[in-house]
Amino acid sequence: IATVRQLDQAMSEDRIIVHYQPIVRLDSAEIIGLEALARMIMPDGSVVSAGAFHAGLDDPRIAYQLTGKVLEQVARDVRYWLDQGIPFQHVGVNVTTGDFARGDLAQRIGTLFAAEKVPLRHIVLEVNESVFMGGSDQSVPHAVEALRAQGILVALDDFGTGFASLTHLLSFPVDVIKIDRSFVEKLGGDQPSEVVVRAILEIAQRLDMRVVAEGIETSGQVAVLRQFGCQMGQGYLFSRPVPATDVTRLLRLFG
Ligand code: G
Ligand code: G
Ligand code: MN
Ligand code: NA
Repeated sequence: IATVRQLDQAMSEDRIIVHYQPIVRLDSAEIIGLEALARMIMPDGSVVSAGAFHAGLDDPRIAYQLTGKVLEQVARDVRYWLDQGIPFQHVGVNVTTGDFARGDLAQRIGTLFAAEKVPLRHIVLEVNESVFMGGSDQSVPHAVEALRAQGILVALDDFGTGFASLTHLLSFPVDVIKIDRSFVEKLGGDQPSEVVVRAILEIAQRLDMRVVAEGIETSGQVAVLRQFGCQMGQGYLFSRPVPATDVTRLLRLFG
């Protein structure tokens, strides 16, 4: 587990990079989007996943700074793909509580994307379900509402694990719901998970939200998801998160 100090140092020494995991259409495996995932390069050259420094993101200052690094890099990569004429729609960027603290998230995204002349329609902010709910504090849902009003798409990440209730989604709609991988991994025999996945798809359809199933590892899971009417997914079956240069090749082949 990396320390906050290591993360801080990596940020000041520009040792943060972004890997991307493709999001595909489940009927054709065509790549329709990407999720950006931060990686830290250690002084010895090894690459550390966000899972190892996730705790550091509880510090609002660190989270804020990391998001700046990720957004900058994402804007540059998207600009490159657009310039190359590479088919490409959306890239998801994960944000957390600390990103909402200063109330300038929309402005930051606007500035960074404008610098690379990347239209805002190419970004999807991924907000974890529990961050989105924020307990009795409704500041995040209100901020999300404001972001959407400016044309930024929002996905509710890890859906089904927190307490985002149907009534809450009615008051604060999002564009995309991402079904948490804990449900996807149990598909194919596990009744409770199937009930949850079907319910999420039903809710999304009625509320006119799109659904992405996360953590797909087997073709059996794809078959069940398609049978339930789920159209999009991501997971190791299709691709692990990979560096931008590999994404360029994948998008040329399967975009
Ligand atoms: O792929 P990975 O093991 O790195 O992701 C682990 C966790 O870290 C996931 O919950 C993911 O959402 C989160 N994460 C990855 N990249 C970022 C990032 O750039 N910002 C934030 N806030 N979280 C991230
Ligand atoms: O919290 P979030 O949903 O953003 O987390 C994304 C995390 O899921 C990253 O750590 C990513 O590497 C991981 N991930 C992506 N696809 C798969 C998969 O098929 N199986 C598993 N076990 N993890 C996955
Ligand atoms: Mn995510
Ligand atoms: Na996710």
